[in-house]
Amino acid sequence: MAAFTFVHCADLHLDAPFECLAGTAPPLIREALRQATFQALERVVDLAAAEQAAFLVIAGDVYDSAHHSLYAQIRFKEALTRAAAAGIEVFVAHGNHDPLSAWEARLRLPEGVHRFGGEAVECRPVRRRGSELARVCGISFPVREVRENLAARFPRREPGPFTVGVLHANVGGNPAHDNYAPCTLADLEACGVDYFALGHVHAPLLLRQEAPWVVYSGTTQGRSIRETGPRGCFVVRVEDSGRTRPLFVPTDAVRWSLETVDIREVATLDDLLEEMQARREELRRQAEGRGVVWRLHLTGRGELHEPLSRLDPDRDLAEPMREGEGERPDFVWLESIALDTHGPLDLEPRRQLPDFLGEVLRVAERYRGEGMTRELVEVLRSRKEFSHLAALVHGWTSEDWRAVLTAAEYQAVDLLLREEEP
Ligand SMILES: [Mn+2]
Repeated sequence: MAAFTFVHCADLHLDAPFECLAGTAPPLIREALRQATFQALERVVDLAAAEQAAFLVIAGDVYDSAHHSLYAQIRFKEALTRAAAAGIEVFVAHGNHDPLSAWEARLRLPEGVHRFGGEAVECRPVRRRGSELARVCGISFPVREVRENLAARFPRREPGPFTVGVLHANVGGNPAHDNYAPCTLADLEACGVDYFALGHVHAPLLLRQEAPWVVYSGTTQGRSIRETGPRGCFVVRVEDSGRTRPLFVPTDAVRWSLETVDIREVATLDDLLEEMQARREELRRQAEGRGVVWRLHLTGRGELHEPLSRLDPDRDLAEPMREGEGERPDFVWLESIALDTHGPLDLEPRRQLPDFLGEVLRVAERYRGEGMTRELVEVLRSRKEFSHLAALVHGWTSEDWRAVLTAAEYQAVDLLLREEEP
């Protein structure tokens, strides 16, 4: 067979609203967010063209909602037209956010774009110079709520070219996502498909890294603080031997990030502001020219809790971090600060109390003795499920152990006293 490349993306959620920032961010940042989902799609098409991909598959949720805007449909058509002009065939399987039943303007799509129907799995050949290079099989959601196992409808194995399956589905009952088109990994393994290009799970995820490959590409652009880190698509290289190599490439135009700072390690407000500045610049460096929207989570116990509780975190801490960010394309915009700190706690009186926390702290205290540390290591070594931990703690000094015990004590205090403190 001839070697070729294809691109797999999903969950474009074109025109997603980014409501959380409405009204608060400067115009340049609001506009960057408004354009972000479209820009991500353009990057997918640019990438497919640069890689001379034979085809592009889109595994559902092209649009964000059933009432997809005409603007989103026009921008989608423009992107597909550019792909067609570059000689790239496009295959689209729709998902729960953009089922076939949703409203559409029925814009005429360019030749070379194929949308899968919702009745049955269709298989289409991709030809190059008269011979079949690959086969792409897929099915769309006819309506939003598909509870049926669509994987069962894919063809079984038969002799033929490299086959890509395009499907929007929840594999393995992932509880973080609606259980639409539920199926198992075994269901997919039973199909005559070499690479399942999946949509629905929003973070990139390789469920199976050999034939049949089972891959979620994730969103091309994160939509909120719940979708942090690089987002993009997979460029999949299929060698003439049939060997398959998917490579994740970020396409996001704006990146989301959640940063946590423990105030135990921060002595003064000056130190905190310095730390925030350092984080901001590190985020800028990692984003490689993109915009970033970040949230800061302040946690832990320390002296800083008292001054923090007396100030307005948005005006006093966030505002200085935002200075000048509204005017640069590589902005790092601090969206908000979540305060979850507590004052320092003297463990000794708590250790004496006849309650559950007191008992936990007394046990920890007993383990500070040398003999008990050895006993802990023995327990880790003797249990198979802890063998990786035993390897990790090999060579720890008694200081290392004491530091871990102290961290564990504070963690227990934080968890067990959470209800008691405001
Ligand atoms: Mn989605």
